[in-house]
Amino acid sequence: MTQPSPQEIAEATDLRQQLRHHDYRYYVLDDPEIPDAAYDRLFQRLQQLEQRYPQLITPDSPTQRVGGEPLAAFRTIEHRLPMLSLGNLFSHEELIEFDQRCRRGLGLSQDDSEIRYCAEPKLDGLAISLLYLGGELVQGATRGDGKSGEDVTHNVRTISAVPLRLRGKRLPRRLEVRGEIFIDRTGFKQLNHQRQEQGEKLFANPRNAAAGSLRQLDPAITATRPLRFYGYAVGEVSDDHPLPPSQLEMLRQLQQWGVPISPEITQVAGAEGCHNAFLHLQQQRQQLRYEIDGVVYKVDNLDQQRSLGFVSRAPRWAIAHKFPAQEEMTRVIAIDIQVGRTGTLTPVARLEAVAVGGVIVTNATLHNQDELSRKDIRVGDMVIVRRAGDVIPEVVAMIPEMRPAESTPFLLPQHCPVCGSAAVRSEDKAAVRCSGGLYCPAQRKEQLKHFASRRALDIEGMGDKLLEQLTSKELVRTPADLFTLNRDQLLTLERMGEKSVTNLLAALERCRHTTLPRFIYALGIREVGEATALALANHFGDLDLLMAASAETLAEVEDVGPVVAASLSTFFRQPHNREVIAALTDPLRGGVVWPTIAPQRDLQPAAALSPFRGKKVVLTGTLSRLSRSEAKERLQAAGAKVTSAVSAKTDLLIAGEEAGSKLEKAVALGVEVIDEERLFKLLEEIG
Ligand code: 5U1
Repeated sequence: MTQPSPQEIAEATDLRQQLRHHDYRYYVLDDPEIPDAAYDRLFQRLQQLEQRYPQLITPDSPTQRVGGEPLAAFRTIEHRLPMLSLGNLFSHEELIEFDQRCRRGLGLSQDDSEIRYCAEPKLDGLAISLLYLGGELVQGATRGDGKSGEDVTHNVRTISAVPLRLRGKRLPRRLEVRGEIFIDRTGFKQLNHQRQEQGEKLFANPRNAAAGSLRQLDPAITATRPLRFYGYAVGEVSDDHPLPPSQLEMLRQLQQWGVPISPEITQVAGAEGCHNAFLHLQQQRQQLRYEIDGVVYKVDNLDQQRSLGFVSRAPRWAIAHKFPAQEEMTRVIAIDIQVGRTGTLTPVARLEAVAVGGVIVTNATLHNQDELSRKDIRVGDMVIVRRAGDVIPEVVAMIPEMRPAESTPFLLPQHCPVCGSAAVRSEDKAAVRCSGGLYCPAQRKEQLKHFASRRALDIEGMGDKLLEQLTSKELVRTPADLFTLNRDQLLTLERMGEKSVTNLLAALERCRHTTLPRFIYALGIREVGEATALALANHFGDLDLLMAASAETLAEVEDVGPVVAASLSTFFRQPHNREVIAALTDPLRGGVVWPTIAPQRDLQPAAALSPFRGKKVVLTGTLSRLSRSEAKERLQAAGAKVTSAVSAKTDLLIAGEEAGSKLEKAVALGVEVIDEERLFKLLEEIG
């Protein structure tokens, strides 16, 4: 065996230390120092050295996360201290009772001060015990029944966030770290995306994905899964290194040893403090990078924890305050088809009413035929329904064991259920569409809703209920008909008194004065959102020119690809659509007008040379000379693309007073930053 030189031995040791340091920065401090590519280079160099000189390999080397053959079965491991589970509570009253129980248990009187608690997010993953001997990871075990679990050492070693060796010199001889293995939101999305591409079954939620990934007999599979780890407790610990006296300080100690802990942990006082932490985390929940299902309150003082002890398998000093469930079980009563503005047929499950996360759910989207077939949802099935934040509830999965005997797969109809036109599926899309266009009353109604909506013509008071009445009574068929409505007609409608009619007529009058981008957007052309409408208006400056443009000419517009160009040219070729536009713009009928725009093709030389042309610009902070929307409009007129988030693709940040995180991010990314004064000057120069 060739022997490494002293320099190579030193280099391998140094590389291992560097990699451990960067793991710590990334997983524990959440503050990486170097880009991923630089980390990969260090890793590859160490791998190279270890391949050339296998005698340099140490068991705790960062390269040794995957190793060994797949197992035939998991070994059972007895937990020397039982792994407790947590009791739950669901209301403020129960929280007060918990606090009272702790106070009684500690012999505290009314006059004694509040108990200090540690409030921790309750991660939706699976509990794990990690055993470190002399600072080296020697064992990982699942919770199992609390007394014994499965030996998943080979698998936990593959999780980069789990330190193979603890940091620091003064380490306990024996330390059992307990915590949660989980998959964060991004990891979950990527994992399911990958599985979809490979035709594999999708995971219903991050918890199942984490559990399924950890319980693999082949660690090489676990290694490909984006598992993370946060520590939240200490199990057995040798007495050679006394731990700090509080839960929070103990967690900080773990963190110093290189164990990641959740950044959202706080120390609070009494039941009220716990309640506030609960409300805060509940509100933050959707923004957290991982899913949580509640908050864990723990008496912070470890002596007090010991004195309270536990009953059966749950500690008296800790409890989980669960958020109202976001997933519930219910039955599918029917599957209906909804027809959208552009004719897309969406299957919607009508459900037996069920409270999900505090809201009664009776409908949930099934997305499209592919999703529906993949999940094989049928009428009569018991299903799991999920609500997340403001997102439309969705059917996650059916429960096979509860399927009624005589059910049949659901197939989308071949004809539109509203107008009977053929339903067609374009080759490259999952969506099936009604081919009836504006002949279809459902599409017409949705189209009208879009036309009147805030970002389109913004007709105040023209809500869904009113449009339902107007279309069902056939008072309105096209957007142009809205402008011919008179007082008498409107007074015949439900909930339309004199005052509302006057207001609505005034709103119709106001919105006749619009802008060309709004008008184009309001037409509801498939694939044409606000940004495209703006690009088209700026490019052509004139509706007639836009309508006359060929698909090739349209594709010359920035941000307009062949699909959008084809959709535009199909739309403008339809005689029906041309008639509606003519009626809308006819001074004697619709009377819709907008200020003229100088087309960008004919820009003044100064404007053509605008420093903002084609630049991705973000506005942040408070501007004093211009309103945010004025600044946005002037920037757009000068050819900029104004976006809301700063990323590596941003060209310029305009920072007003009290600019905060966006400014910091821009500086970190090296994005050019200018202040309002400079912006104003540049806009003035363009004229
Ligand atoms: N954050 C957190 N989750 N969790 C789960 N802390 C926590 N503590 C637990 C469990 C089962 O048990 C303690 C009794 C250690």
